[in-house]
Amino acid sequence: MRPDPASTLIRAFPILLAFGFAPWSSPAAEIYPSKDPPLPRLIEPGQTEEPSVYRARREALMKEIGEGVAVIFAEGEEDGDGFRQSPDFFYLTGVSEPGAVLVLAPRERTYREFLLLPSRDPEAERWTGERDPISMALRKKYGFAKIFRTGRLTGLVLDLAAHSPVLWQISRPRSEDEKKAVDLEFYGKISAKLAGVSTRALLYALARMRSRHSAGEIALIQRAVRISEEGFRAAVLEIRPGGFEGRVEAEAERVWKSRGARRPAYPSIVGSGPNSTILHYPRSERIMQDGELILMDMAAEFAHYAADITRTLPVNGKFTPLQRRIYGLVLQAQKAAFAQVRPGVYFEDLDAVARKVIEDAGYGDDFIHGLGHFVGLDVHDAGAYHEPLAAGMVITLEPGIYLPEEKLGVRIEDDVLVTEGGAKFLSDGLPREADEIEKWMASRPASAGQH
Ligand SMILES: [Mn+2]
Repeated sequence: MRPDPASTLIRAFPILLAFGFAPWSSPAAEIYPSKDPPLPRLIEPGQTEEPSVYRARREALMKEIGEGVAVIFAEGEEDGDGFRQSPDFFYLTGVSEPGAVLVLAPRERTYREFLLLPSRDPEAERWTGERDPISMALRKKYGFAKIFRTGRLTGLVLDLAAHSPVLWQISRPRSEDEKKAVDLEFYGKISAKLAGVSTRALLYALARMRSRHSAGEIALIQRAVRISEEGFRAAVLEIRPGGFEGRVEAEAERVWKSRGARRPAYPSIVGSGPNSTILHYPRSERIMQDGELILMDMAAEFAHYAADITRTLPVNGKFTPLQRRIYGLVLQAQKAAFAQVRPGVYFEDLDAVARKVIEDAGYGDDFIHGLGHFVGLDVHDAGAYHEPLAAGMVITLEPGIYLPEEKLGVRIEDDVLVTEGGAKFLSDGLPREADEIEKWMASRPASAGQH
């Protein structure tokens, strides 16, 4: 039976009011809490900020470098949701084109920054869409006075390095794959042609910049969080004994897209029963059973910025005593860590605080991952993890306990903004306490999950 739309609206009314939503005036922005910061102007297509935002970041990085040449390659990749630009490159340019290159040369007198784009390919463009010619319009769109084709890269860098012979490694090397660092490979080519050029590393300058978010970035992350929360509220209607994990995931992702998120921030993890103990369970293909937990680690990406949220709920709406005890411990660990978050605190100390709560209860070996990470353009974002936290950083706090023999895993993950005076939860729109979660599930319309 279909729920009667009028009665659904009446049931949802207190929730909607809490979020400042008036159903008689419904532009999308108004369903988000009025305390949320206003979004920066976004340029479509592509959801980028004004070119001046990226130019200021390049200026700041050039100040750190001071001399020589930095070459930053766009190392984006196609995944199931399309092309995702490498975050270092996007942060400095706002350019989402594959194969692009950024060259910075702070000592140059007139032109100190160059954007190089791959040559056009009319055959390929018939399949993937037309690309812009180099023109005044393109220079204006990207905010670069000099845009060249990538064929000129070696000649350009040879000239610039002859003026100021230092080549900077700016992007942190990726550990996951066997591939050589593309910047170092290129610098090797330059050094083979030009004697006396040195290669130096400045590995934390950009990571540090990226982790200290501007007001605009914080507003974008906050929106990614709000959209993700809405996804959870829709997904919860699909949780019931006999329900399908995949449907829970699909509902969340449908809502994200309808709210302007272009993609998930990471592959959604929706695992019930034994799957709740598999940290990155990828399949969402199981039928949920009565008496189990379901762990949902899923969040949207909005305007290139990630959210990262996990909730663990009882499939039938009521925690068993064991589930409630483990859930309470995990929540207590998260609260203990949150109470310590403020500028000047180290990540590893937060981890220790949360871990102590879980260890003291005898579950130390069952908290098998780190407490959290930076969030930004990447879900596991760049940052100097060995340095103290600073205002403007966004981190996750995500303690967990996993008991495979009990087929029971609990993780609670929230996004936390470090403020001047302490910290605040960005993901404060979803229930977290066990009692609140049971109430949340009990308050669903009787028709929830019946299709
Ligand atoms: Mn996470």
